[in-house]
Amino acid sequence: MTYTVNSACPLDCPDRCSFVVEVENQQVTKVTGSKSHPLTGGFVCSKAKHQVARQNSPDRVTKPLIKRNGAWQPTDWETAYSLIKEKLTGILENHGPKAILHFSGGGSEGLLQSFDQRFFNVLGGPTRPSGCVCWGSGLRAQEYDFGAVYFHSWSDLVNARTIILWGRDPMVTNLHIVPFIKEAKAKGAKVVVINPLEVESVQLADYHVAPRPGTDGALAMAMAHVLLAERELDMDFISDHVYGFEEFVKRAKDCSPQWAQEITGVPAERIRELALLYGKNKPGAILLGYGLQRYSNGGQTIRAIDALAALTGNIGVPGGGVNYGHRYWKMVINSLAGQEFVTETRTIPFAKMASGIAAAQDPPIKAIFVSKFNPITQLPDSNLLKQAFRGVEFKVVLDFFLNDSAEEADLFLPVATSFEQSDIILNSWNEYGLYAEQAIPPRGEAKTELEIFSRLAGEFGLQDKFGTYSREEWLQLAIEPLRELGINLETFKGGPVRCPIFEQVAWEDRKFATPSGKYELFSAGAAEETGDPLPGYGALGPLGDEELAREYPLQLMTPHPKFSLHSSFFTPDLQDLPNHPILRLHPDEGKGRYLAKGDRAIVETSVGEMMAVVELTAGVRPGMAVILEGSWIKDGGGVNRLISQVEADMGGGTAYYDCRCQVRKYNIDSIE
Ligand SMILES: Nc1nc2c(c(=O)[nH]1)N[C@H]1C(S)=C(S)[C@@H](COP(=O)(O)OP(=O)(O)OC[C@H]3O[C@@H](n4cnc5c(=O)[nH]c(N)nc54)[C@H](O)[C@@H]3O)O[C@H]1N2
Ligand SMILES: Nc1nc2c(c(=O)[nH]1)N[C@H]1C(S)=C(S)[C@@H](COP(=O)(O)OP(=O)(O)OC[C@H]3O[C@@H](n4cnc5c(=O)[nH]c(N)nc54)[C@H](O)[C@@H]3O)O[C@H]1N2
Ligand SMILES: [Mo]
Repeated sequence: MTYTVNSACPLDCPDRCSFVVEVENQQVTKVTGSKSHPLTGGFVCSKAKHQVARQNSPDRVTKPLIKRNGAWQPTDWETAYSLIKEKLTGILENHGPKAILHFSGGGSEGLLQSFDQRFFNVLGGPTRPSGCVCWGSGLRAQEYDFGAVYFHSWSDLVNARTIILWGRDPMVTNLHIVPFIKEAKAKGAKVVVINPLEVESVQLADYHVAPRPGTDGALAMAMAHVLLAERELDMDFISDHVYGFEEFVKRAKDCSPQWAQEITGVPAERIRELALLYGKNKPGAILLGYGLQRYSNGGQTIRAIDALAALTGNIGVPGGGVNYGHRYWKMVINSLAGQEFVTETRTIPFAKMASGIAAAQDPPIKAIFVSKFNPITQLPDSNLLKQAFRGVEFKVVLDFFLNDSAEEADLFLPVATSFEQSDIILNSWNEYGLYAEQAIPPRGEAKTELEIFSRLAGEFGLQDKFGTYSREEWLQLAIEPLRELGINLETFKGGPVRCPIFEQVAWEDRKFATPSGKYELFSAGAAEETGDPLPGYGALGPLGDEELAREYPLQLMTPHPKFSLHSSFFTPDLQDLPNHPILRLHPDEGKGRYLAKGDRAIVETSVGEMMAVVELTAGVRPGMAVILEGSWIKDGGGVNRLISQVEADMGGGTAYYDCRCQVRKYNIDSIE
C-alpha cells in the first residue's frame, strides 16, 4: 500500500521544515517539502533525505541491547526494565536522585520529547548539565540588552537595505532563509558576510569581512567608535529608549579602527566603510550566528554587536533587528517536563562536564542516562569524558545507532523515530509550529520515549504522579494555553500554525523587557555576572594565551557540517561522508609544514590529537585550522577530542572555538 502523510522535521535546525512523507509497503521511501509552509515550502535539504536513510538503515538498532563481558547482546524490554529498576532502586536508596546524571539533548524537538525529563523530575530531580552547548552566551547577552530575545519574521528581511550575516552561514545551517536574502538583494539591499572563513554564504554577499576568530567584539566596538565620531546616530532613539549611552561613549572613545585593525586583522578603512554602510544604508538587519559566541568573550561580542543597532536605531523598525532566536512559543505552551516535581537540584556545567563528573561528590555520580544527545562526541574533551563515563557504575543510552556515547553504555534502548510517532514541533527562529503525523509503526522493537518512561514510572509506583494520558491528551495539555487564542489540536492538524503572539517586527513598541524598560547599554545584570556592565571586546581564553601560542600557534575552528546535523547522520550507512575528517588550512600554513593536499596530518592540542586529511585553501585565514564537527570517534573522527573545557563569559556557554592547535605531517616512520 502506498500513501503520504503530513509530517515535520524534528531536527534542532532553524528551518524546521514541513514534510510530506511517502510510505510504500510500511516503509518510508521519500520525504519532500510540503508546499503548505509559507517559509520552507517546496524543498528540503539533504538532512531530510538522510532521515529516510537513517529510518531504514540496516545498522539501526531495533532491539534493546545489554553489555555482557564487554560485548553487546540482544535482550528483551522486560529484562531492560528490570535491570533499570534494580540499579536505580539501589542508587536512590543509598544516594538519592542526584546520584543520577541525566543528559536530555535536542536530537528530536517535539513537544512529546520531554518525558525523559519528566520521569527523572518525578523521581525527585537528577543531576543535570547547566549552561549551554549551543547559543547560551549570546542568549544571555541579548537578555541583558533587550530583556528578551525576539526574531523578525523572515519575510521582513526583504525590507532591509543592509543585511549583515554576522558569523552565520545560512547556505549551510539555515537554507530556507536564503530566498528572503536573495529577494532583499534583488530589491537593492547590500549583503555583508562577516566570517573568518570564506563560507558558502559569501556567494550571497556584496562584501566579505574576515576578522581573526574571536575578535568580533573589537570590530563592533570600532564600528561604534566610527558611528559616534561621524554622528551617524539615531539621537531620538538613543535619548528615548537607550540606557547608559554616556558610559558607552566613554568606552567606545578608546576603540579606534586603528586599534581594532591590530586585533582583528581587518584594515581600519574597511571597518569605517562597514560602520557607515550599516549606519547610513538603513534599515539594516543583522542575522547573528552562533559561531562567534563560542569563545570566552562570546557574550560580550554579542553585546557589542547589539549596541550598533541601538546607536543607529535599527531596532523596532521593519527591515531592522539583531536576529538571534525567539522564545514566543515557550510563552504560550505548557511544559510537560514536570519541573514542579523537583525537590532538589544539582548541576554540572556543560563546558566542564568531562572533569565535573568525576569531581561530583555527596553524592557521587552513580548512573548516567542519555537521551537525544551524544555527549562523548559533542562535548569538550571527549577523551576525559569517556574516562569519566567509564568510572560510573551504570549507564543507559536511548538512541537509534551505536554511536560513541552508546558504546560506553551498559544498556542500549532503541527509540522510535519522528516518522514513527505523532507530535507537534515548534520553532525558535520563525513563527510556525507544525503537526507531525505518525507515518508508520515503530520499526522492530523500538519504542517511543513516552512509552519507555511511563513504564519506568510505573516500575517505581509513580504512574499517577507521572500521568497516564494518551499522546493526543498530552498534546492537548501542552497546547492548552493556546485555546483561548483560538488554536487547538485540529488547527495544528490542518497545517502550519502561526504563533499568535509572534510579532513580524521585534520591539516595535520599544517597550524593552529590561529593568529600566529601555535598551540597556549599561546592564547591572551583566555587571553582576561578568564584572562589566558595558559591551566591549572581552578577554579570550586559550586564544589569548601567548605562552600556549608558542606550542600551539593555530586557532582550531570546528563548525557544523552541511550534510549532517552534528553527529546525527555520520551513521555507518552514510559513509559517503568523508571517512577521514578534512583539515582545511591556508596554503601558507601548509607550506611551512611541508603539507600538500591529500596528505595526512596530525592535529594536536593541549588535550588530545587526531588524524585528518589536508586541504589547502585561501578561504581559510592564515593562523587557523578548520575541521567540521560531528564525525564519530569510532570512525576516526570526533573533533571534541581536541577541544578543552572552556566556559564562555555569559550564560554558561561552551567556548568550543577558543582553542589552539598545532598541525604536523603524519609520518609513518615515526610510529614505533
Ligand atoms: N546542516 C546543518 N545545519 C545546522 C546544524 C548542523 O549541524 N548542520 N546545526 C544547527 C544548530 S544546533 C545550530 S546551533 C546552528 C548554527 O548555525 P550557524 O551559527 O550558522 O553555524 P555554526 O557552524 O554553528 O557557526 C559557525 C559559523 O560561525 C563562523 N564563526 C566562527 N567563529 C567566528 C568568529 O569569531 N567570528 C565570526 N564572525 N564568525 C565566526 C564560522 O565560520 C561558521 O560559519 O545551525 C543549525 N543548523
Ligand atoms: N567542537 C564542536 N562541538 C560542538 C559544536 C561545535 O560547533 N563544535 N556545536 C555544539 C552545538 S551548537 C550543539 S546544539 C551540540 C549538539 O549536540 P547533540 O545534541 O549531541 O547533537 P547530535 O550529534 O545531533 O546528537 C543527537 C542524538 O540524538 C539522537 N536522537 C534523535 N532523535 C531522538 C529521539 O527521539 N530520542 C532519543 N533518545 N534520541 C534521539 C540522534 O540519533 C543523535 O545521536 O553540539 C555542540 N558541539
Ligand atoms: Mo546548536
